[in-house]
Amino acid sequence: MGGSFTKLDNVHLVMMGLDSAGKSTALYRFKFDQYVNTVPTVGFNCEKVKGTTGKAKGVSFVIWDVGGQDKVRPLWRSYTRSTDGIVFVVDSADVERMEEAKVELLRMARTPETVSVPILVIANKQDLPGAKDSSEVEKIMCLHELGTGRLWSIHPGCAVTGEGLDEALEHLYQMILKRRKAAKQAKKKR
Ligand code: G3D
Ligand code: MG
Repeated sequence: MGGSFTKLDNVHLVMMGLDSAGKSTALYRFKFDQYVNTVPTVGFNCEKVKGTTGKAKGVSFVIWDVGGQDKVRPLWRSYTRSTDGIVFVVDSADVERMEEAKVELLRMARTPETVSVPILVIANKQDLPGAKDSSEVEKIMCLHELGTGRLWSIHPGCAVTGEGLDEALEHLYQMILKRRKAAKQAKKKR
C-alpha cells in the first residue's frame, strides 16, 4: 500500500455493494470507457485503471471488484484490510434493498481494519425512472452514521453511460491524499 502521498503510485481500491448494484459494470466503464455486459461476479474481478480527471489524471488505480452475494460478503474483510479507499455502489432505484445495503456498509465501515479508510458511495443507476437522487440515498441509508471523523462522500452516477464516475473517482482520490497527508503530519508530531 501507500508510499509518499506526493508520488503517483498505485492506489488500491475495493469496490463493494450488494449484488446487482452495478459494481462490475462500473469497473469496466472505468477500464474500457464503454458498456460491457456483465455476468454475476464469482470470486472477484481486478483491473488497473488510469484516472482521467483533475488531480486523479494519470494516477493508476488498482480496483478490486468483489462479488456482492450474501454468501461471499464475509470475504470482503480480506480485501478491505490493506486498501487505500472503498467504493460502495448502491442501486438508487432499489429502495427496498437500501436497508440491506446500509447494514452491510455500516458493518464494513466499523471493522477495525477500515476505520480510517475513505469511503466513496456511488448512487448508481441514476438513469432509471424512480431512481433516488444522491441526497435522498444519503438520507435513506443514514450515511451520517458513518461518523464525522471519517472521510466519506456520495456521488450520483450511471455505470451504463459512465456519467459521474470520473468525478466520483477524483473525489475519492482527493480524500485519499487528505488521509495520507494527515497520517504524515501525525507521524511528524510524535
Ligand atoms: P454487480 O457487479 O454489482 O453485481 P453488475 O452488478 O455490474 O453485474 O450489474 C447488474 C445489472 O445492473 C446489469 O444488468 C447492469 O447492466 C445493470 N446496471 C449497472 N449499472 C447500471 C446503471 O447505471 N443503470 C442501469 N439502468 N443499469 C445498470 P443485467 O440486466 O445484465 O442484469
Ligand atoms: Mg459483479
